[in-house]
Formats: sequence, C-alpha cells, structure tokens
Amino acid sequence: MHSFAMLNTFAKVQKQRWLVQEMSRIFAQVCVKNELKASWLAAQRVTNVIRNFATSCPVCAQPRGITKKKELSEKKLTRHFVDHRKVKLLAGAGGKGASTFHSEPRKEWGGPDGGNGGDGGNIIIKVNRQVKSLAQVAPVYKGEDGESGGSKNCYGRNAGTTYIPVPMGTVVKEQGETVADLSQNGQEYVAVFGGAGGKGNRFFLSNENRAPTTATPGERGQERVLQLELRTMAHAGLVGFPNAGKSSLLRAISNARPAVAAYPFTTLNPHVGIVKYRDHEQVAVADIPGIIRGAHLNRGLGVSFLRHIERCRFLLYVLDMSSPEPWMQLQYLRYELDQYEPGLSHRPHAIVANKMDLPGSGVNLKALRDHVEQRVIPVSALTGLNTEELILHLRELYDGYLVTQASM
Ligand SMILES: Nc1nc2c(ncn2[C@@H]2O[C@H](COP(=O)(O)OP(=O)(O)OP(=O)(O)O)[C@@H](O)[C@H]2O)c(=O)[nH]1
Ligand SMILES: [Mg+2]
Repeated sequence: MHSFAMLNTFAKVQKQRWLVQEMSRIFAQVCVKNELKASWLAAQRVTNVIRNFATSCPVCAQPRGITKKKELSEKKLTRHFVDHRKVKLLAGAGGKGASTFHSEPRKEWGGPDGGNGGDGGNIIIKVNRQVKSLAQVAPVYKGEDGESGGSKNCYGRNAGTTYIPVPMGTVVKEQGETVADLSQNGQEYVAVFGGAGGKGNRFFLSNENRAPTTATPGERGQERVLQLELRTMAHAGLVGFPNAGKSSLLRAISNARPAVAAYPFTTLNPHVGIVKYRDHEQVAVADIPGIIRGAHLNRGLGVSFLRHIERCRFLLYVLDMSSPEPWMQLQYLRYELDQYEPGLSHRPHAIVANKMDLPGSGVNLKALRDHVEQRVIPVSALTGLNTEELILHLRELYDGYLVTQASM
C-alpha cells in the first residue's frame, strides 16, 4: 500500500514536470514572436501552482555575468581620498576614589573601605591594511573615562583603549615635527595616555590616621593636537608635467587603471600600480598628479602631492617628447622637487621619454640625449613601444635599492 502511494506521487511529479516543460517551451516561443516579457510573466502566474519545477525563460533572462565592482571616478575618488587630517585627542580621565567606611551590625568602626578609581583610556593610532585613506578619521577623539571606586574596597574598572585606524604610510606630526612613522600593518602609536585613577580613603589608612576621609579625584587624560599625513608607499614614483602621459604609462606597465584624458590635471590623487616579474618579485609604481613650475609655491595642485614622492625609493621622470625642449621640463621638475626637500631630485632615477610615436619626438630625443648624461628610455605609452626596456630598467633600480637596503 505504501509503495503504491509512492509510485502514485512519483507519477504525478513526472506529469507535472512534463507539463511545466511543455508550457515553458510554448511561452518562450510566444516571447520570441511578440517580444513581450509580459506574456512570460502571465505564464509564470499560470504555472505558479506547480512553481517548484518552473524554469526561467531562456529568452528573456537577463545575462548574469560576474558583476565587477564599478571603479570610482577621479572626482568621486577625490572626495573619498583624504591624505591629511588634523585631530584633537583627549584621553580618558581617571575615575575618582571613594571615601566610605565599612559598616555592619555590631561592627561600628569597620574602618575605611573606599576603593581606587579606574584608569582613563588611552588613544592609540593603529595601522590597518584595509583602510585606504584618512577620510574616516574624525576631527576629535575623546577616550573613555575610568570608573569611580566604590565602597567595600571595590576598585573602579579601567577604561578601554580607543583605536584610530589609519592606512599604511601614515606619518604622525606634532607642530610640524614627525613623532611617528607608521609603515607596517598593525603598527601602533600610543598618542595620548589616560589619566590615573584617584585613590580611595582606604589607601590613606595608616597608624597615625585610622579613619582617613581623604579620597583623590582621578587625573585628567593627556590632550594633544596631531596632524596625520598619508604618504604613498611605492618603490617608484612617476614624476612629470600634466599631460606627460604618466597615467598612460602606469596603465601600460601595470594593472592599475588611472583615468587618462587629453587635458591637464586629470589625475587628482596618487594611484599605485604593481609591476609583476617572472620571479614573482613585485615593484610598486605610483602615478603622482602633475607638477608644474611653481608647485612649491602652491601653484597647480601645489606641494600637497610632493609629499607622496618623498617616500618613493627611486623616481621616473616622464617627459613629453612631442613638446619642444623636453630637457627644460626635466630641469623644472628637479627644481620643484629640490625646493620641496633638498636633494630629493638626486634619488636614483631614470628619464622616460614618452610619446615617441608622435612626429618630431625623434629629433627631440637626440637633443635631450645631448643635454643630459643619465640614461634616457624612449617609450610610447599609447602604442606600448619599448615598455619592456622600461620594465627591465625598473627592475635594475629596484635591485639596486635592495642592495643598498641590505648594506645598511
Ligand atoms: N600619442 C601619444 N599620446 C599619449 C602617449 N601617452 C599619453 N598620451 C596622451 O596624452 C594625454 C595625457 O595622458 P595622461 O596619461 O592622462 O597624462 P598624465 O601625465 O597622467 O596627465 P595628468 O594626470 O593631467 O597629470 C592623453 O590624451 C593620452 O592619450 C603616447 O605615448 N603617445
Ligand atoms: Mg594622470
């Protein structure tokens, strides 16, 4: 009897499945003919009773590829990307000590039993690899206060620590002086210490004074105003005038996708791309926003982005070879860097002569080679011409940097 019922159910299910498949086929045809999605929806309503077996319409179904996260535009990125912040930090105050006396039936003079207060909370600046800019850093932080002491010798609880997550490469400054350089993931800097908790009257018990009533309040927490600055952590920095083709070059040699356009100051934030080699070595290259003459006097985008160059181990000067006298660009760039930090332009570097596909660039390249002693690498970011030489030279600079690191 039992097996008969199962057989019956199975038959029903099979019948329903066949029915649904048939209906799906018919309505799909209707969809193709009339190009009406509505008819398919109507069909779905009919088959709702046996919805378990219904399949989606193969014609009207939306193509479902792997949805990639949309990249932020340069304008939006500027809003999200904050590379300096001023923060006021106020650590937690200590809890106050209690002034109480023990009291219980038939024990009138129980003595002092006021507990100490808890310590105030510290504020710690901590590097978090997930954080990409200082946008989330609030202007003011107030640490937790310690709990007050209680009667029966109860000590107040120490306050918890407040953490400020910052990205890797954050420099902490106080009145222009660098106080911490946070370049490792998880690195911490105790910015302000919480106040110590006050003492309860039990603490003041002595042979001279058997019933002290004194209890001290907790100390105030430390207070500081700090500047946080983010400096891009990359091995190489692309330095050049606006429109020289820095972003195009970064796109050509790495997986980064900074915006490229035929107008100056397309790039408003530094972008970092990774150049990967066969031996799995990786070199980070930063595309720094364009520098113009007088950048150190705050012209153009000003000096705000020169600080990102400061941390690069070696530099790639990108020159636009289609413009006359490209060596002048090099002179101006080096002058601006030295104005920002003396000797910055003398870091290990290479000169990249870009836009070699344009007419007149060959003549300019010859003249450039006559004017400079350093190696010049002619490339075209647009056509990919000679980018291999640039990638190999980048590796040479990187290996040189590793050698100097090891000898230090
Ligand atoms: N013909 C030619 N055009 C190039 C080459 N490299 C870049 N360009 C063009 O030059 C223009 C500027 O390129 P970008 O890469 O945006 O220049 P950039 O140096 O990043 O400019 P900013 O972000 O404004 O500092 C774009 O129209 C590019 O297509 C090249 O090798 N050959
Ligand atoms: Mg750019």
